[in-house]
Amino acid sequence: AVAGKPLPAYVAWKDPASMIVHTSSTLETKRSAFGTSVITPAEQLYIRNNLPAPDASIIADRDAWEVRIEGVAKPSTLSLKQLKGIGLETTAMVLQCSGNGRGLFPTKASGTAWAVGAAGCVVWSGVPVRDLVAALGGVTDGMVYMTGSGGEKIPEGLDPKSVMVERSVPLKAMGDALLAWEMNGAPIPLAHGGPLRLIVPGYTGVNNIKYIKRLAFTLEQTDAAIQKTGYRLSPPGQKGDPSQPSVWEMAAKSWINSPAPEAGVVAAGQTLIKGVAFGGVNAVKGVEVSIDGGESWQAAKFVGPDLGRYAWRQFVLSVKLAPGSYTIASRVTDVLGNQQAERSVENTGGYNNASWRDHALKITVA
Ligand code: MSS
Repeated sequence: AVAGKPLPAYVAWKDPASMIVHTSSTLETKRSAFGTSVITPAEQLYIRNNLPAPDASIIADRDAWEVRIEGVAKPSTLSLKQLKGIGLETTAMVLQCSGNGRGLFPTKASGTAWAVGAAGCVVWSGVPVRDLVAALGGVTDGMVYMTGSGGEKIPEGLDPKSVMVERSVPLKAMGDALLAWEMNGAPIPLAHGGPLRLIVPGYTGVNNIKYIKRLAFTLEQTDAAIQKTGYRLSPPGQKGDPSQPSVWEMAAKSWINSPAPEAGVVAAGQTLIKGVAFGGVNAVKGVEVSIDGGESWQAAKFVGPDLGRYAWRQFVLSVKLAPGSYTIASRVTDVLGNQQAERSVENTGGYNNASWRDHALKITVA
């Protein structure tokens, strides 16, 4: 990333000091900008757009936005205003790009070289998809996937299937999914998917469809390229194909935000090591920190409120550091006993990097 690239116009309201602007459709939160009070403010939240964001006119009258629901007993087109009368749930969730950590894999993968900042912890409010489905007579028998379609205009001259943002997730993901209109207590900004966004807690960013215009329960996964060949865990050097696992559920992951190498030399003495930890689809149970590159580990302490299984938790550990060089790392364990992996499986797209070793930081203490 080139330091100091200006914010693109559609997100001119972001905090420039907190963001690394990779391109106009990929903005990362700086490691040093993550605060310690759990929630990531909208001004600091990362951006990833596969297609240019729609025109701001779509949020001029939010309640008038319509979404088509298919694969239910009573297929219907509902306005946001109608959705607001069907049900309400609020969920705190880690929104994390599938490629977050791509730049930390030992082997370079193609795509934005995100470090840790293509993620944030965000609160969403909306109607539970299960309530909506119940109101429409239930899912049609035999459906296997929940498929959401983005509301972008397809650029002229392109085959829609090749560029449209349409993703299918397993039907079970419906259980905690929302059609959300609020983010962190305010109407969802256009750049983050307003007026209406599909939220699939525990699933990577791409599955959380912005400006959703169609939600369908389907027998098959969509044949849009972003699903068929994109976002697959392909062996390095191989292209994506439907036989390979799709990028869906997030793995348990944690990382250290402070002290960070970019902040310079750390003063010797008592130091607070701080970071974030989440379990992907499960709640976290504990997190450990190593200051010797993973030789030995000490339990860190969670700080701040527990906002539920899909949120991250902040952690802190006080250590005494003598002058020298250290490799500091963190490792989370979820309530089922799954531990953050030392290595993540390398893949062509550089997806799902949750490796504690790749996320370790080298710091100098003097
Ligand atoms: N949606 C839509 N509609 N469009 C687009 O482009 N992208 C994805 C998601 N969703 C899109 C959507 C991605 S890919 C991501 S990460 C996310 O989103 C992001 O978000 P924000 O809000 O942060 O921007 Mo990767 O896996």
